[in-house]
Amino acid sequence: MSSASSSSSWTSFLKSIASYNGDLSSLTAPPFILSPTSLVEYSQFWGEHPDLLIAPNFIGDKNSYNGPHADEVAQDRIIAVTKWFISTLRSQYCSRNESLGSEKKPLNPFLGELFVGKWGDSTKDQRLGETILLSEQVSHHPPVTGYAIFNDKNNVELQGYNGIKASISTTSINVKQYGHAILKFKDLGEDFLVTLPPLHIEGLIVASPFVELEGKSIIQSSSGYISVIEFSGRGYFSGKKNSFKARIFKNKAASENKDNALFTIHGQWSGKSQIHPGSSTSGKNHSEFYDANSKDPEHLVVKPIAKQNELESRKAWNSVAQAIKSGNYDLIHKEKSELENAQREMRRQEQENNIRWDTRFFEEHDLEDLPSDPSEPSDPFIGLSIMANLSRKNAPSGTANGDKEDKGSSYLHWRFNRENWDNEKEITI
Ligand code: 0T9
Repeated sequence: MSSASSSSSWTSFLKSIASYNGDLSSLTAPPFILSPTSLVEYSQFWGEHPDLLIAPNFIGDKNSYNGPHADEVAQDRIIAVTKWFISTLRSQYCSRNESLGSEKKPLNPFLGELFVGKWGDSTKDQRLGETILLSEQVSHHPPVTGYAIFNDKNNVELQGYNGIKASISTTSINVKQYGHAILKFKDLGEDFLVTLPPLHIEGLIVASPFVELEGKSIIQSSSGYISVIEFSGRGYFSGKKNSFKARIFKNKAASENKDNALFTIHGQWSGKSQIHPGSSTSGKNHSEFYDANSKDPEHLVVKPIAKQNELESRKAWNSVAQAIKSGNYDLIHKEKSELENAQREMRRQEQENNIRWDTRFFEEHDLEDLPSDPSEPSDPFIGLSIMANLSRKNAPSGTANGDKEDKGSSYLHWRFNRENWDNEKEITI
């Protein structure tokens, strides 16, 4: 056991977890487990392989669906989107372990907190162009982050939102994700819905927490093709940490029987994976699918703090982040309280004046019903959730219609408003 795990601050932290009240941000963790990074920054992990994000756009064109190779094109695209999705996971779930030694407790973003930046084009022929990230804390209680990642040169847009609900068991924190992502290839006329997997945090007893994914993610294409990705950790079917098995099916109906898989991909999302044609992974006919260590993530370019707006994450949290880096508990507490009290005061004044904080780039849409006017552009989530038989309620991400989790009265989902960004005057990239 490490000295950290036997320290009194860690033992009292474990005890505070045991009396958990549903709000992870309220846990008082010892300084060494605090991250100087706000959760609003985590949206960037969707975009750290811009080439793989844009890749499907170079497979066929808008007319390919009517051509002789229609099936091939649609298949190649869902495989390419699956590869991009797998490539995001190392950044999403391992990057704190890699750069900070273990999973860390992120800063809890304040309402309206922003994180923006861009990825340049690292290709020789400059076919990618610039990719932009806008991330915004759209709710504080409960915490919800909205994000949009778009590439105008290729007319590709990823947008989504995230929230979590956590529960505590004897040795782990169990987390269900809420929200989803929608990936649009506007030139191709093809959209994809991506659901977010549940996860749990292990290693708490020994003070070196890490994330393990479980359950599944679904990628539903508007072409009908569906990719079902199952996650497992050490001790499950492969026995290795960060394992997955993805099956590509012609459509949702075909996915009811695993023997119908057109391709089966398996391996470790933090390492190597293989793709096999068909539903079996035993045949010799396979090739490498993805190697998470073959290419480093491309980091977002963020302007210096001196040039940032007050609402931008690194500027707003700067003194807290410095205090965390210094490991001085009293200073962390002082700087954090200052920010949080200022936020409380703002909320109090809003209430007094009967006004509401306006979110900047995102708005909530009620997606319970199909639009009554057929000429009204429908949200892609409606058609894609019907295709994949997924609930449109505010249920854990990927909940099927009729599932025991398919409950709740809200059908509200956060959506990017591109016009708001086009008219933006104060926030610059
Ligand atoms: C969306 C991601 C999410 C956010 C984080 C559970 C967690 C907050 C949410 C789901 C991203 O796209 C992907 C990655 C990691 C997730 C975090 C891991 C984590 O531990 C935290 C929670 C809030 C904690 O900090 C728990 C306490 C801490 C002591 C464990 C290190």
